[in-house]
Amino acid sequence: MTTPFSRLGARKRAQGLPADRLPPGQYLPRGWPVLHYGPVPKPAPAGWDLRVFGATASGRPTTWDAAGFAGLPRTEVTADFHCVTKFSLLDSTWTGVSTSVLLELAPPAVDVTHVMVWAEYGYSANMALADFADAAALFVTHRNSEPLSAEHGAPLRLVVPHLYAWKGPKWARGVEYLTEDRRGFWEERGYHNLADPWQEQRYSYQEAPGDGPE
Ligand SMILES: Nc1nc2c(c(=O)[nH]1)N[C@H]1C(S)=C(S)[C@@H](COP(=O)(O)O)O[C@H]1N2
Ligand SMILES: [Mo]
Repeated sequence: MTTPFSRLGARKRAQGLPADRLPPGQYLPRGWPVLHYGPVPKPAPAGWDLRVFGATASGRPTTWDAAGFAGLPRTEVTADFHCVTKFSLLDSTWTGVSTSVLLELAPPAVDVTHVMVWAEYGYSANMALADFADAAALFVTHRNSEPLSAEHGAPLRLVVPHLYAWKGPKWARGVEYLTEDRRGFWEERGYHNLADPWQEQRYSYQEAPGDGPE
């Protein structure tokens, strides 16, 4: 077998990178692949909002409609993006609202340990509160100054650069504060609960005791 053409290109694109620039097993694709389960929601669904709920400090949910969310302070983060199917993007400029802004405006109760981030059609991803609160994690509206396309998650997606990209729901609609960990969509379907690309935490069979709930 010869190496597929696309992989030769990928190797060429990775040439000149320091050996530790890509997590183990990752390659550089041409462009930005689109990857998700299920259909793409219609752009700007009527009545869009983002809702923070579950174990909030106030005991009440907080909801932003599109206009309210557009008024939140915005940040820019330059970071990499690693998909468990092994493609990586390097040095994207992501613009949007930092998770720390939501945590400040809709604080979790003191006993919150994890969050579940929810998207259209019931997609979800769980992570430790500390991972969600990471300084580079943000709800993104633009990549490299371009608005997200519908396929890439418009109007809003989460990006958590230090975890595999399935932890970043496209078409995000909610954040649920949890007082104990619970598996999200892919985490229930054989993917690793923690998803650190540098440790190649791809599949749930690799989990050590304590890495996730049953
Ligand atoms: N709502 C939703 N978000 C999702 C997914 C999905 O299936 N549904 N797939 C995840 C996975 S596995 C990856 S790699 C990235 C891909 O993002 P992209 O299509 O913008 O490259 O989206 C993540 N977010
Ligand atoms: Mo992925």
